[in-house]
Amino acid sequence: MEETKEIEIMEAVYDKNDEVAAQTKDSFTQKGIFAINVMGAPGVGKTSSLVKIIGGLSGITSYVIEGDIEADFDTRLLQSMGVEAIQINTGGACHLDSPLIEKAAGELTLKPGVLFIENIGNLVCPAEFQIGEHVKMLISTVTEGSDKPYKYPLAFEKADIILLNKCDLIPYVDFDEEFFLKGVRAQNKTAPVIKVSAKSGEGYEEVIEWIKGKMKTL
Ligand SMILES: Nc1nc2c(ncn2[C@@H]2O[C@H](COP(=O)(O)OP(=O)(O)OP(=O)(O)O)[C@@H](O)[C@H]2O)c(=O)[nH]1
Ligand SMILES: [Mg+2]
Repeated sequence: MEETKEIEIMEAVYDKNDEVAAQTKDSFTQKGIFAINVMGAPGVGKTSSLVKIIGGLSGITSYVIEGDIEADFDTRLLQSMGVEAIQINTGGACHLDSPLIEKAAGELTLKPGVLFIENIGNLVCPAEFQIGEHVKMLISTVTEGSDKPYKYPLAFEKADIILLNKCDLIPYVDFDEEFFLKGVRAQNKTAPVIKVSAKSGEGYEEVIEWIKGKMKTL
C-alpha cells in the first residue's frame, strides 16, 4: 500500500512540474527567447562550454541562469564577461525544476536571444525534469569514461545535442570512442554528437551553427 501511495505523489510532482514548464516555454517563445537546458555531471565543462559558445554567438544576446547547490563562482565568471547571469542555489536539491526557472526568469530583462540554463552538476535527476527549455544539451567528457551512455541512459536519451568535451585530453586517457558512440546511438538515434575542447576551443563552431539553426524554428 505504502509503495502505491509514493508513486501517486511522484506522478503529481511530475505533472505540476510539466504544467509550469509548458507555460514557461510558451512565455519564452513569445518573447523570442530560445531556452537551452545544459546538463552534465559535475565538472564536465558546462560553464567552460558556455563561455566558448556565448563568445561565439556574436550579435545574439545571451542570458544564463546558473544552477548550483551552493556558491556563485560560475555566475560571477559569466557576469565578468558582460553576460546577464543570475544564480539559483538549491541548497541541496540535485536538479532544477520549472517553478524555480519561472521565478528566476522573472528577474531577467529578457529580450530576444538565447537563455542558457546550467543545471545542477548531475547525470541523473536533471534528465527527469522539464524546466521550460526548447532543447536539452548534454555535456559528457572523455575523462568520465566511454561507458556513461550505458550507465546513465536517460540523460543520453533525452538530449537534443551531445557535446563530448575535453577532447584535448584524449592522448592521456583510455577513451573508447566507438564504444561510447554505440552506447549513445542505442539510446538516441538523432542527436548530433560533437567533439569539443573548451580548453582549445575546438568544435564549438558546429555547436553554434546548430543553435542558430534551431533558433530559426522558434
Ligand atoms: N583540459 C580540459 N579541461 C577542461 C575542459 N573543459 C573544462 N575543463 C576544466 O574542467 C574543470 C571544470 O570545468 P567547469 O566548466 O567549471 O565545469 P562545470 O561542468 O561547469 O562544473 P560544475 O558547474 O561544478 O558542475 C575546470 O578546471 C576547467 O578548466 C576541456 O575541454 N579540457
Ligand atoms: Mg559550472
